[in-house]
Amino acid sequence: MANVNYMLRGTAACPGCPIPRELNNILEIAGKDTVLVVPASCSTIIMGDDIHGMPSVVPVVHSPFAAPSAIASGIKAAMNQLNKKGNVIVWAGDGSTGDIGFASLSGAAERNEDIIYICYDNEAYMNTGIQRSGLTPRGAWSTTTPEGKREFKKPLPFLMMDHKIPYVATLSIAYPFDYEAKIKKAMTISGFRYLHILSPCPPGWRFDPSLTIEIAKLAVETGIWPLMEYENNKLKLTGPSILLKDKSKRKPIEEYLKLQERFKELSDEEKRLLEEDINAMWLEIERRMS
Ligand SMILES: Cc1ncc(C[n+]2csc(CCOP(=O)(O)OP(=O)(O)O)c2C)c(N)n1
Ligand code: SF4
Ligand SMILES: [Mg+2]
Repeated sequence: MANVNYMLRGTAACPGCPIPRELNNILEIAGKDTVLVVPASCSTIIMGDDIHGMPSVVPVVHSPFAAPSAIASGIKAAMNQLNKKGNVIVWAGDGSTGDIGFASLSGAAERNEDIIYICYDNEAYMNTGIQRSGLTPRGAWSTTTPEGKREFKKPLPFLMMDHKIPYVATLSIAYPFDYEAKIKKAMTISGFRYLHILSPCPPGWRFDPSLTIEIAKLAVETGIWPLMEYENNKLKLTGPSILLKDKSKRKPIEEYLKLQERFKELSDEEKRLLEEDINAMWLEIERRMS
C-alpha cells in the first residue's frame, strides 16, 4: 500500500490495536475527498479527544451511537445537492453496528443510500469496559459474561446480504492484498456498500499486543472468520478461504482459542457448540454460493 499517513501518529489507541492501521489503509485508498462518520466507540477516542486532538487528515463527524447511517445518508444528500464529489464512510464498532445502530443501518441499506459502511468488529463494547455485544462469539469471557457468552455471534454479513445491497465483504488486516482489493472494489460501486473487518483487541480478548496480526490470521486459517465477497446477488470466497471450504484444510480451532485468555474457561461443551456454530456458518456459505 502507498506510504501516506492519513492517520497521524500518536493516537490514543492501546498498544497492538489494529484500528489506526485499518483506518489508515482505508483512507489511503479513499483519499482526502472523504467524510468519516464515527459513532461512540474506541474510535471516537482514537479519532480525537481534547488531549490528543484530531489524528485524521479527513473531516470526522462524531455521531450518536444509534444514528451513523442516518447521518451519513444526510451528508451524502447534502453533498449531492451542492454538487460535491467524495466518499461518505461510516466507521463503526460491532456494538453500534449489530445492536444499537442496527435500525438506522438496516434503513439506509434498504434505501440503498450511496455510502460505505465499515464495521470494525472487536466482538464487544470495548470503550466502556468490555461488555458483551450481539457479535461476541459463544463462550467468550466479557465483563457481562463472566462465565462465557451463552448465545451465538449474530451473522451480520449474511443479514446485510439479505438486504440485497450492491456489495458486502469480510476483511482481515492479516491479508493486506485481499483487504486492499475489497476497499478498492467498494470505491468503484455506487449504492450501499457494507464491509466487515474482524479486529482483534489485545485488552478485550486478553492477548499479548505483539500477537494482533497472528490472531487475525489464525481466525481466517481456522475458518472462524471466512473471507467473502457478495456482489450482484452472488457470494464467493476470497483469498485463503477459497481452499478452506474443505474442512480438512482448516487449522484446529484450538490454535486460535488458546492464544486468547477470554476463552480460558471454555468448557468442552461450549467448545463443541462453538464448533457447531462455525460448521453451520460454512453450510450457510455453501448454500448461498450454490
Ligand atoms: C445511546 C448510548 N448508549 C451507550 C453509550 C456508551 N457507549 C459509548 S461507546 C460504547 C461502546 C461501543 O462499542 P462498539 O460499538 O463495539 O465500539 P468499541 O468501543 O468496541 O470500539 C458505549 C456502550 C453511548 N455513548 N450512547
Ligand atoms: S480497547 Fe481494543 S479496540 Fe479499543 S483502543 Fe484498545 S485495543 Fe483498540
Ligand atoms: Mg466493539
